Amino acid sequence: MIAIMDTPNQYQPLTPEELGARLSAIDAVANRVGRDPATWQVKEVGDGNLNLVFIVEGPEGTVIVKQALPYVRLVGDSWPLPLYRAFFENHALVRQAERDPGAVPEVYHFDEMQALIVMEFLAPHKILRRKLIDGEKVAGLGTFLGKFCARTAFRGSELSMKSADKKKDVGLFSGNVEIPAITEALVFTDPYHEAEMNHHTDGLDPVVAELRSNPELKAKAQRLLMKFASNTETMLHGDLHSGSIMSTDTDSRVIDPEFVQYGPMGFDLGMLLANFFMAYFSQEAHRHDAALEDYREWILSVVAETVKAFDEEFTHLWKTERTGMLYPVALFESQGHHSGDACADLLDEIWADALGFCGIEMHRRTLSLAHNADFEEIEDKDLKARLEARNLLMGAELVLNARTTTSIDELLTLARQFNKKDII
Ligand code: SR1
Ligand code: MG
Repeated sequence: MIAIMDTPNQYQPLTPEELGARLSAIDAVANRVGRDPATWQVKEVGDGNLNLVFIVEGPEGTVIVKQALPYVRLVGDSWPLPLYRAFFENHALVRQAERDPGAVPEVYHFDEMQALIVMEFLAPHKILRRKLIDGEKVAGLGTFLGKFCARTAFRGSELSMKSADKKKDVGLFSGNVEIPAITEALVFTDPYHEAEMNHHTDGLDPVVAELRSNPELKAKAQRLLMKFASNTETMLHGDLHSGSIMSTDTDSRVIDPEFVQYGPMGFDLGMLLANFFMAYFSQEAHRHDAALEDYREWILSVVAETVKAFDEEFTHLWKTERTGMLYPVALFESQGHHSGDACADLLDEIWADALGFCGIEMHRRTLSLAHNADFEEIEDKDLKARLEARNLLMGAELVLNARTTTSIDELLTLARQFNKKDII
């Protein structure tokens, strides 16, 4: 089924010099870029933790070529990582395109043996994390992201899918084992003990010690890990942070679903909110005065817009597309019973899970292996530690008390309160 598992030796990582010769015979590429590879400009632009990414430009147009490396790029070949993750990424992109048309880049070609995907070049889109650091606003961002999370959550679940199709898909994606293992360790467990690859900013020690000496916090994090690992509610993006979103000032797309797996509906939403909060808490280092306050409040407005769009879209799909075996119309509307309360209860559970996942993501990006540029680009280390401390303690509050923060207004108030705290 997964060819690359049986023939690893035929895989060759691409280089900018060889890419033209290797890909120009593929119609899906040549038709979009041009037939003659001598006219192509190839640039390797991958700056993520795992893969090679090339921009291939020619007289007819431009495409992106993404190729998996057999190891974690961030760490090196001491940490091998299976190439077959590209197979799952391709399947995820196909499903996301069906579930939220236009939300992800179009796939033009997939080569399983070479673990490479040729896809739409998004221009003039930039990685959202960069825009958030640079203080650029994106119109409609929260609505787009809330709808994306709701559509993929709902349409990838047995609220919508035929049970047999969904169970077959769970079986397919359960082959993507090493990638969830990264999340299980780096996101859910490593932040809460002295794991080998962890690092944190000098000055944060007292805050880190406080978190790691709290058994209740660790137990809540492990309960969320249990949900993440064992609950196959829907197909997740699996790594929905601001580096997995590309935007112009008016348009956004979601990229990079190689961490796809079946999991709890609140996971993607929670990861996403965490990345907005980290952008929020880090702003003080990136701008000043009126621009600072204005931009921070804009970030919070995106959080509110995301949650509102998620709830509205999920509720709309509940009313119009409930065709799966869960909460069937036959059990409710056909018998004259409203199912609105059932939908609201489910949304409450998703919200509580999302806040827990959000808190954990806020911890792991400052304590575990893979930190984010929002904080890492802060040169003044004392300031960095002060801002990260606010982020860490708000994260803890969310993990510990997810069920008591019931509204978006409460969540935003919490962020504003933690942002005023002098913790270290
Ligand atoms: C070893 S991979 C580290 C991180 O990079 C990816 O983008 C995921 O967020 C993962 O946790
Ligand atoms: Mg990624």
